[in-house]
Amino acid sequence: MTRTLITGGTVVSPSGRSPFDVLIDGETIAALYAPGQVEAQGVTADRTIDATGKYVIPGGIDVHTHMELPFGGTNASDTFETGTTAAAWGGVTTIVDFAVQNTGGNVIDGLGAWHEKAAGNCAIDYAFHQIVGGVDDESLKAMRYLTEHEGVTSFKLFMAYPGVFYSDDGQILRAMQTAGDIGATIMMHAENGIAIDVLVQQALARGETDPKYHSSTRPSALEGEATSRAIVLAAVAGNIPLYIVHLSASEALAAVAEARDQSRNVFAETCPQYLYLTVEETLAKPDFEGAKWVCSPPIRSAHDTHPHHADMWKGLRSNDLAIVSTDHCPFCFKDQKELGRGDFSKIPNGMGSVEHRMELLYQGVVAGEITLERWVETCCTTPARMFGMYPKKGIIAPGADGDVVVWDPNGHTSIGYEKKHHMNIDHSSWEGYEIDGKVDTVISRGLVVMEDDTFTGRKGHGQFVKRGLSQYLV
Ligand code: DUC
Ligand code: ZN
Ligand code: ZN
Repeated sequence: MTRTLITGGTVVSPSGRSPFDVLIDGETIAALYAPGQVEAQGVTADRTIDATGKYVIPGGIDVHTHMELPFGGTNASDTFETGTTAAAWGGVTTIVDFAVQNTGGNVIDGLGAWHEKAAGNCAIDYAFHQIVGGVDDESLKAMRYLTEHEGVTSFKLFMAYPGVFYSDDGQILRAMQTAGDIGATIMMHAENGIAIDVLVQQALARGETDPKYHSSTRPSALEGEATSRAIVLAAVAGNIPLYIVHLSASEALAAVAEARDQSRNVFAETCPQYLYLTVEETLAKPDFEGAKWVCSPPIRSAHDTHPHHADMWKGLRSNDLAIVSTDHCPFCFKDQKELGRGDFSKIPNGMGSVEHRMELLYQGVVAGEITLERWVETCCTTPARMFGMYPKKGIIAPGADGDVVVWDPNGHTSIGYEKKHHMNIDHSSWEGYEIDGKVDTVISRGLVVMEDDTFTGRKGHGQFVKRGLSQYLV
């Protein structure tokens, strides 16, 4: 068993920062030592990592990824191997991916298929949520089974994508009632897909086929409406835990904030694309290039009546947005995004960010949008608590898994396809982003998986994490 000592760094948690040396014994954090105590106590280790002048933070947890997702007539281009390796490069030591039950399929078979894709292939630890694409007696029974026996305790439903993953309000209510019985969390893709489909057909009929129309046909009001409706349904089901995924719109955030002001078990995440990117800089690019940024909910316009970006940062500060995830769902431009040339509705939805979430959010610290502690809370600690993995994950404390990132605030990261880019996509959605900080060293359950700008981990090191219920309920 390797003993690794991280010396001289500043350990950061949601509640503050302090100088500590951190000892990892085998796969587990064994002790934290105040300055001088390592020497005083004669603590020894097999290897020492000098973190002087650097931050020592819990490994990042991205609770929203879609490796190998079949979607839009193709498959998300990162496998569990390539996606978790890229995640490690970005200071992420755990992902929570979405197993899929397609409409008409079987939930338990869907979960089994996801285990087959991931087992033996991951460079870092992984867990699963379950997409329920067809709410019926059988899938409701399966929700109970997964929660009680499989460590899968959160279920994603869709108010969007009619004919694919969509659930109607009655189905949603039934799934929420089941979640209430078993203590599970309902994760909601909250966009009014029925109304969106009408707008999409009308736009195409007008000859509006370019990628930018993906955004105008999914207006923020329809995200706000669906979010409000989901919140009402969750109340009717008995204040069940409701988690709004990839929230992008001011109207949706206002609905979440109102529910939270009433002490409801309503939570939400946002993603870097909704904090930084605008239609004008992305989807509106000429020659179909905008297709690279087609994801749902869509990137919002800088000229919208609502200041979405500013509101998202505010939501992160106020905790109405508890988590930053990525919705990592990469598709190459060539042969994948190109499926939608001449019809934006056929562009596979999704973009790749799993490698850059920690970096992009750290830039929010540099810019004064969030504190260093809040960075750790939204990217590492709350993800673990929200999804039943704490204190094994999400904290640097004795007994926790040895998932640690050494972050260099004096380093620099240039993001771009020819620069830092390890995801299996033929372009970077974050081309040209410059970050005032750098992932220095990444440790996953005691194994150094990235150091000196080199991946030192291995496929198969990552283990499945059986999760408990949310530890974040009021
Ligand atoms: N949104 C995306 O952009 N891709 C996959 C699924 C989703 O909800
Ligand atoms: Zn979604
Ligand atoms: Zn998603």
